[in-house]
Amino acid sequence: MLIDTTSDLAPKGDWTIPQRWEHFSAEEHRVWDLLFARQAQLLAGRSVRAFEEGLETLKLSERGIPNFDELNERLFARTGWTVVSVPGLVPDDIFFEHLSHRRFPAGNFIRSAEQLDYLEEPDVFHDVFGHVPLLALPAVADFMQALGQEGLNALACGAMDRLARLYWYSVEFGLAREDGRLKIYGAGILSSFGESRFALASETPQRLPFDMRRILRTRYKSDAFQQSYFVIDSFDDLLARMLRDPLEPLYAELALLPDYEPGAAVALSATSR
Ligand code: HBI
Ligand code: FE
Repeated sequence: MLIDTTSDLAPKGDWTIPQRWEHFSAEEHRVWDLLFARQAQLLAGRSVRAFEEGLETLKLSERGIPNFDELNERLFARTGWTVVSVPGLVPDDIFFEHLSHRRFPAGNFIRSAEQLDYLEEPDVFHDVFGHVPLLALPAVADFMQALGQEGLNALACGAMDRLARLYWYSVEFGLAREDGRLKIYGAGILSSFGESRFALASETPQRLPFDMRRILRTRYKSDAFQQSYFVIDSFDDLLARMLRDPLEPLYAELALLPDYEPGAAVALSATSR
C-alpha cells in the first residue's frame, strides 16, 4: 500500500490518522494473534530481556491488534512515548520529526494471512510488536528520541543516507551481547520469522562490534537477510555513544572515504570504534 507522497491526496501535516481500532476485522485480529504466537515462541531465549519485559509491561501479550488508546496510556506513563497511526511509509522529515517528539509512527494496517512472511512496508505488527516494547526502556526511549533529532540534522546537511544506516544496523537489525550470549533487539529481526533464526544461527553473516564509523560507511539491502550485524554491549552504551559523539563531523570525515558493501570484510585497523 505504497502512498505516492507527491500526490496531493497524501495526508497533510504530520500524516497521522485516527487508528479506528473498532474497524479492524476478526480476521485482521487473527493474523496479529498468529504472528504474535509464532514470534513469541521463536524469540524465547533469542530476544533481549528488555523486549520480553516491554511485552509484559505494555500488555502486548493480550489478544488482537492493540488499541493505541490503551497501549499509549501504559507506554506514556513509562517513558513519555506514544504510538501514532499513519497510512504507511511517511516522508523522512515527517518520520524523524515524530521520533524527535517521542511519537512512534505505526502503519494502520496488517498483512494478510496469505502474506505472513512478505512485507512491502512496515505494518502494525512490524511497528508495534517489533519496535514498541523496547520504547518502554528509558535508555532506548532516549536513544530513539536522539535518533529523531539526528535524523532531522542529517536531512538538513544532506546525510540522510548515512543516518539511515545507523537506524538500519541498530533499531532495525541490531544485536546485543547479554550475559555473554548474542541476543536480538532490532525490530526488523524481532518481527521476522526467518531472520529471527538466521541472525543468531547462520554461519554466513559477520557479527561485528558496534562501530559508528563502520556502520555509517556500510551499505544495506532492504530485501535480503543481513550480511553484517553490529553487536552492542548494552543499551546504556548505545545511548552514551549517541549522546557523546555528534554525527555531523563524522559525515564530513567519511565523505572522503569509500563506503563498504553490506558484507565487506575489513581489517579492524581500517575502522575505529
Ligand atoms: N515511515 N511509517 C514509516 N515507518 C518507517 O519505519 C519509516 C518511515 N519513513 C522513513 C523511514 N522509515 C526511513 O527513512 C528510516 O527507516 C531511516
Ligand atoms: Fe521498522
